[in-house]
Amino acid sequence: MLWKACALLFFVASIGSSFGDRNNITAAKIWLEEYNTEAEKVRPEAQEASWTWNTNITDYNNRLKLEAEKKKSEFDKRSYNQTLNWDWKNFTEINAKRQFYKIADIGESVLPTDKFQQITKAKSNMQSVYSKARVCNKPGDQDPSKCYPLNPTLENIMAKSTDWKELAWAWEGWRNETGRKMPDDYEKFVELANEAAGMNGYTDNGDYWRSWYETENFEKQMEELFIGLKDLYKLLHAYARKKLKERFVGHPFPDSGQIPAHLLGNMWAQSWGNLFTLLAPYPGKPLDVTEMMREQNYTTRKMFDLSEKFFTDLGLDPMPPKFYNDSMLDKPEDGRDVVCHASAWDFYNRKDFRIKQCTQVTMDWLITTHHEMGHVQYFLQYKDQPVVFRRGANPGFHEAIGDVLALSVSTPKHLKKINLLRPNQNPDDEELQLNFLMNQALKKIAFIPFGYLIDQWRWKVFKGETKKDEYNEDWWNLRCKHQGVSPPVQRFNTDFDAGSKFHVPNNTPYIRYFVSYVIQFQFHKALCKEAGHNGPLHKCDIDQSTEAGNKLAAMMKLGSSKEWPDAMEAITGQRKMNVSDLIEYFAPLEDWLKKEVKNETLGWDDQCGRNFTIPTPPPTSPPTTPTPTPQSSTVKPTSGFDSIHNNKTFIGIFIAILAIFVR
Ligand code: X8Z
Ligand code: ZN
Repeated sequence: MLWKACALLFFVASIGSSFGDRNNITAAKIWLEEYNTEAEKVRPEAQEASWTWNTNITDYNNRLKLEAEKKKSEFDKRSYNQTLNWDWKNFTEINAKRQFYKIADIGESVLPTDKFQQITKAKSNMQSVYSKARVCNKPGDQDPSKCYPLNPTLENIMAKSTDWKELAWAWEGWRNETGRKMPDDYEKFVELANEAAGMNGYTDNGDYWRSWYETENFEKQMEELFIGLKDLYKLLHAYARKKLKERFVGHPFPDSGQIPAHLLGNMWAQSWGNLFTLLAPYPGKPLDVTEMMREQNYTTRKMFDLSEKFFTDLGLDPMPPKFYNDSMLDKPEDGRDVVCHASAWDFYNRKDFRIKQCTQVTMDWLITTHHEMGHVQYFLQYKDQPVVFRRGANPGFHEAIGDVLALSVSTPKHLKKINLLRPNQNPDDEELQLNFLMNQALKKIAFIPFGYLIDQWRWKVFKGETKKDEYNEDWWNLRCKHQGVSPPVQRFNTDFDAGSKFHVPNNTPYIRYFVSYVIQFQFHKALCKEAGHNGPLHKCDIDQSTEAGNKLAAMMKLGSSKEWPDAMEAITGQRKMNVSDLIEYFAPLEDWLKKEVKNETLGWDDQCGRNFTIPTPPPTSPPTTPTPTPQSSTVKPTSGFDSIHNNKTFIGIFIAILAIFVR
């Protein structure tokens, strides 16, 4: 009897004590600190290995990177298991609860080791294909061994060439050398990423990515923002199409209204700033900042110094001591392969922050420099938060910081101040102002549908609605539907054009940029108010306003410790994303565009995919770009047009009809 009573007592006591432990907030906080200390050792190691590979792509460095990623995933998994010791979901202490929630969210680390290694390998393969790609056989080149990288050659061709054939060569070649080599790895990646998401309680990997926004109906909200901007985009699209038809007279433009995607000054038609000279409302009043920079012997370092000064003049932090030594600010000249796509790096040890980019001396790169420094500034501001809160309030916030500053830097008023406007140009001249707004629109408004559609495509892939053999067709459906662009040459289902855009092989979600392009105008307006700006929004320059700087810093310091509406409220007083500040900014240009396109048909035929209207090729200079050879008997065209294919189809139909009659 006695032993039974003892056993019962022991049982009750042990339940009681374990219950007590699981809710002991003091002990939980001690564990959180231990986690943080450990994370500040594991994460820098993984970052260092990744950095080494990114700045020197070799098999050896790849192996080191995989090893370090494995180690980090083991740490994540171990930590997750330890979170199970706590009843953290019922903690009333909000901050600790949120840290647990973030620590428990381990993404792909949840996979068993063999699968974790498979997914990391699939990603590495795609990234290395992308970053090593070169395109050969340029029209006019005699030497077939001469091949060209994206940065700087192909980017410059897309930016400057007005030769249809050369543009189509670069456009098609880049896709042949990148995306087309990736569908198998991408399919594997999707399968395993979905498996991990499922294990973590999400419906698929897209659901997991969207969870970072902690927003009900996130997809619906994005759609509403997009719809709110579509009319403005259509005006710009119609105007660009009109002018491009004048530039490429005699070349085929689809009757259905899309613009051939290789004509917009950029490899992905995502930003049209390079068409500025063609599209400027007042061509006699150029904004030739790049030329001014070159005349003044700008260097990469000078661009970084200029950018840093704008931050420190707002009262924000300077770059830390090791930053300039450790960063990679130019493309190395020793021929090694590097990941050129610009990025900013937090090593999570509170002292090591870097930028990696292959800078060129241009206005665009000056803006990108501000963009990347914006990321570093965010890292610096939240560096004393626990590691798991060292993130943006949402991923779009991180993308917006540098861009907000660049909105001020790009104004004619500011350019004058830093001697990048010609001495005879008056920054208050309304015609110059309209030119400036056009330049901004070509970067910001043109980007909106592109920023929106990449993850529309990926979310469908993750949901299983788009299968491997539909990857390309669905991609072009979205490109056509939202952006109103069409492929300049025949596309096949063995092509994988989404893979030609860095963020797809690199597995970086993209809706963050769409979010950023909306909220940066909300932030700009709020900071302008803080800086005491009066007058139209597009004329505001917050330079040297420590009031504006303080607001921005206060928001950044939060990291992701609070949900994003709290962070947004800290700057703007609002808790919602909305497009009205962007629309206000561009209002004068919108009026001008409406007059300019009054005789144009706005928009395009939404029936995309294979239903592009095939125009009659011009009699003199047909678009003789090489047609891709179908790779297997199951290959079918996805979309696009080209004269050769068109003629073949026509002849085929003719022979078939003839055969019926003969029979
Ligand atoms: O990838 C970037 C940055 C690095 S976060 C250079 N951006 C997007 C892109 O290049 O596609 C900035 C704008 C959109
Ligand atoms: Zn960025």
